[in-house]
Amino acid sequence: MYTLLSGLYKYMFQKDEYCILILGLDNAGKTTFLEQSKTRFNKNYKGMSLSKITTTVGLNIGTVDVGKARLMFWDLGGQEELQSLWDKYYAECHGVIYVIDSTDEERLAESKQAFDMPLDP
Ligand SMILES: Nc1nc2c(ncn2[C@@H]2O[C@H](COP(=O)(O)OP(=O)(O)OP(=O)(O)O)[C@@H](O)[C@H]2O)c(=O)[nH]1
Ligand SMILES: [Mg+2]
Repeated sequence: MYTLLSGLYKYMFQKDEYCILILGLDNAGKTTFLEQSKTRFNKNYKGMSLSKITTTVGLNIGTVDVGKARLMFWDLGGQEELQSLWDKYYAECHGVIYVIDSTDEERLAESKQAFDMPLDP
């Protein structure tokens, strides 16, 4: 009976959790995208001033609830020395968002190279 009730409770109230990686070069706008998404989808989230966002060293985690799904965003630092950590998170994630600064044409080739790297380490 307990199993039946806990299964019913989980079915009705527990959200499916998905882990989404946010990757891209440093300064591409990953953390800004995450902050904007949290502000847009989390009703009570006040959001931080976008001008206060500084470069991410390591990992920045954000949660967004969309319908019955809970999305756990892992925003990784994009600096060159941190890119080698990206593939460590690949196996654990359900999806990847790759952010490109479309106005930074000089770094487009570098961005493609960084995108290819975790797929072909
Ligand atoms: N104009 C404009 N500026 C943006 C946009 N997205 C990000 N920025 C600016 O670009 C800079 C870098 O943004 P971040 O979100 O810190 O970039 P990041 O990809 O998280 O960088 P790392 O943490 O170093 O990997 C900040 O000064 C942002 O305000 C955008 O859509 N438009
Ligand atoms: Mg960042």
